[in-house]
Amino acid sequence: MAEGQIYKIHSDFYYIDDGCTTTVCKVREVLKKRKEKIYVGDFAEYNNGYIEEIIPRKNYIARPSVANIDQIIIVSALKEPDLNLAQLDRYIALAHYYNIPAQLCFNKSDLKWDRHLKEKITKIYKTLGFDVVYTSATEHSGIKAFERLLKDKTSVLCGNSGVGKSSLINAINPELNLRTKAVSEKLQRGTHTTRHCEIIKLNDTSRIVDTPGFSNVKFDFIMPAEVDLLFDDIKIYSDKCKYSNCLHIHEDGCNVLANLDKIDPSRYESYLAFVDEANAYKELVKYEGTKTEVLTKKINNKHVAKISGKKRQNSRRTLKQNLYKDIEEDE
Ligand SMILES: Nc1nc2c(ncn2[C@@H]2O[C@H](COP(=O)(O)OP(=O)(O)O)[C@@H](O)[C@H]2O)c(=O)[nH]1
Ligand SMILES: [Mg+2]
Ligand SMILES: [Zn+2]
Repeated sequence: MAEGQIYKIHSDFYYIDDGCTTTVCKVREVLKKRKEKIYVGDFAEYNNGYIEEIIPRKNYIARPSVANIDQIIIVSALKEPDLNLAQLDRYIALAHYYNIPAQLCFNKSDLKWDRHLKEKITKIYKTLGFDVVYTSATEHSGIKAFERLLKDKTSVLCGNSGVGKSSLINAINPELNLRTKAVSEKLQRGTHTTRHCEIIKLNDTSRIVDTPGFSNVKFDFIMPAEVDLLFDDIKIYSDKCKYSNCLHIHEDGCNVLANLDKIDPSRYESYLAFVDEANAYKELVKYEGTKTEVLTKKINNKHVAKISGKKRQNSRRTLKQNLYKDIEEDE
């Protein structure tokens, strides 16, 4: 039995790399029947052109579906489109949710951008412990630092479409020649084709996953009181709040509010926005709870006051699967 990593999936064909050679496989019927999703990045055991088993994955992200990654590189543009810190916080929180380390890349440094942003980035994001690189894919500046960030790892590039993800990969290795598109072209609807992600070998040890841009990742899959877990700079104060379910908005004895001067306003704003989104989820769970009650009443003819833990789990899982429902799959 051979073992290797799936680096591309195209319809029923799975492209596997065992470190020396690549093989194309299909999936054994017994494995298909288990209905477990197979991700790009999964390690597989295969024999005679058939995948027999998937080795348990250390992590994964949904849409773009990819498993066993070492880090997420969040790419933002300093200009064209303008830097959007709220969007950056969204990606950071998402990486946190998946428990995958994140690093930050600010691209298009060749354009005329507001230099005060650099101070702000250092103050907020370097303090949070992120590695930060400034690049220009077109002028080839900062590309060496960007490459160092990727060294010996499998990285997923994420960031809105048009920030320069594909251009950055091309800057490192022009032979890859990934398709890039002007921002204005991208905004035109109707030209979307679904593109699946693929693990690309940058060199012997670094691998990268280019993704189509995505946007509108809403936090409507966690409870409002869990949002602070995704903000390290808020969480350090929340342990000392009077109430364990404190949302740090106007509660009595809130230690976050007592230390609000130490939290950057833009970060707190992002936090509030995600709590708002999570509230929509809380409402939905309540609603699903009511539905269960009615159903149970009808079947068993007795009243069940509380939503069962299992039902709660189920609805949560469904929501997590819908995580990127607004994904913008262009290119
Ligand atoms: N001025 C400037 N333009 C860039 C830079 N990187 C990418 N672009 C342009 O931005 C547009 C989007 O780039 P692309 O790599 O397709 O972005 P992606 O959607 O994130 O993959 C293209 O027109 C690129 O030429 C950069 O560093 N500076
Ligand atoms: Mg691209
Ligand atoms: Zn609080």
